[in-house]
Amino acid sequence: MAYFETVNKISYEGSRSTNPYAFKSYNPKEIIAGKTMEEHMRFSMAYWHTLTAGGADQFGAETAVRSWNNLSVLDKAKARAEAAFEFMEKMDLPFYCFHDVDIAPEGANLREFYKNIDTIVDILAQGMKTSGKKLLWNTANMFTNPRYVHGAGSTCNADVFAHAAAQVKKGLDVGKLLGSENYVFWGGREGYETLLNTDMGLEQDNIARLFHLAIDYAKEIGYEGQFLIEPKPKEPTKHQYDFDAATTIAFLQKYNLDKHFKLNLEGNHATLAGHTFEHEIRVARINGMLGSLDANQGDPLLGWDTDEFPVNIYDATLAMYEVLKNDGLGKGGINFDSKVRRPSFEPEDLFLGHIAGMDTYAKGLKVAAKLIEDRVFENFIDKRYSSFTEGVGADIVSGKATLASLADYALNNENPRPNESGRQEYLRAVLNQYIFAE
Ligand code: XLS
Ligand code: NI
Ligand code: NI
Repeated sequence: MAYFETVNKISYEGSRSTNPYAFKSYNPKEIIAGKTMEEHMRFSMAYWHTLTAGGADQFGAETAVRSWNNLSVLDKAKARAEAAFEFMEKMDLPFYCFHDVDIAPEGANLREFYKNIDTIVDILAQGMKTSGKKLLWNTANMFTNPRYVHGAGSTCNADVFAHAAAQVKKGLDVGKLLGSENYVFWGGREGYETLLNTDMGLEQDNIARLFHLAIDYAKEIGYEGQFLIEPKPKEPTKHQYDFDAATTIAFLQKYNLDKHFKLNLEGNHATLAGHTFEHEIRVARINGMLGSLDANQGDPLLGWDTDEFPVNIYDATLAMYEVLKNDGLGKGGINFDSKVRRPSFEPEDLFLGHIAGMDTYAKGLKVAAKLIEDRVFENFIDKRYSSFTEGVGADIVSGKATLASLADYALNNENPRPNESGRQEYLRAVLNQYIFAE
């Protein structure tokens, strides 16, 4: 059965096309910097936004018009699982991602939840086999159900911790079965509202314990996916423990988890943390921790996680610049953790949103590849730091210099002043020039 009857397969028509249902920049087989665009991007559909969500917000009910709306709970889940493959096929998305609750109803208890998951996973496994689509990552939703009101790994209640562990165990079993390339932890409720009732030390120790249990179990069953943590500074709790990339890396190092984890970074989470997306990706990259990306963007006029489809070419260019400098995303990919706006309630909007995001990132890739090929920023930066390649600078870098030798040197070299401008405005203009030209 067709769930998206009004839309045909989206293909590349080039930058002059006026067909809304065509790619203008994303040309999957085109080679950029030695790889096809498809290989660079590893685009992925977020099951929750595309299939499960109905457009409800704090002030209003669901608006989305979907062909499965009138089905019973389990039939709806089955329909969505089938629709997933039609959508990925038509949209030319090679990967998808889901939380356990996105694909299957929780039922009356954990046993029923496991059973429902098994039913849907059968359909997904079949769909993956016939379509060749792959699971970029899966995760457990340990934040929506009221039992997680005080957290999952960070809960004050050991029974709830055990329940979270049971969800993670099932998630890894499913990941192994479907061959997910990554397993993600986003700490939905892993944070706190007030220190007056919170044992922060125990909460963080326990989150780390949950991660270690997951690593042990993955080893036991032979699950080979990469573990990822997705930082976010706020929402739903006031103080989220995985605030940003730097905070998360420090946490992973403290608990000897850094060899087992990388980061899944999200555009809107970066800006909520007061950073740019490229800042977060750079922090992960220089620490060897860049795992995967959740591509979306926030609205500067709204202070929350609006998860909009990414259309900002500057952000996409600088994000893809980092990805290229990282030599790709490895097992990761670019997942559209993006949702259509509530008033965009027609099924066609799901396609139009993905086209906008995929084209923006594809264009960003092309511009970034050209910038790197021409060594635009590299040459500038090399020159800017060249004082560290000779004389006293080389001694600092090599470790030969001591505080005393540097003091001696400084005494004979009064009033040092960097003699070159940072040229920010010029560099921004050059970036514009490359965006306009490519
Ligand atoms: C929420 C997060 C979530 C994760 C997966 O803000 O982005 O969707 O990607 O749990
Ligand atoms: Ni996300
Ligand atoms: Ni988010």
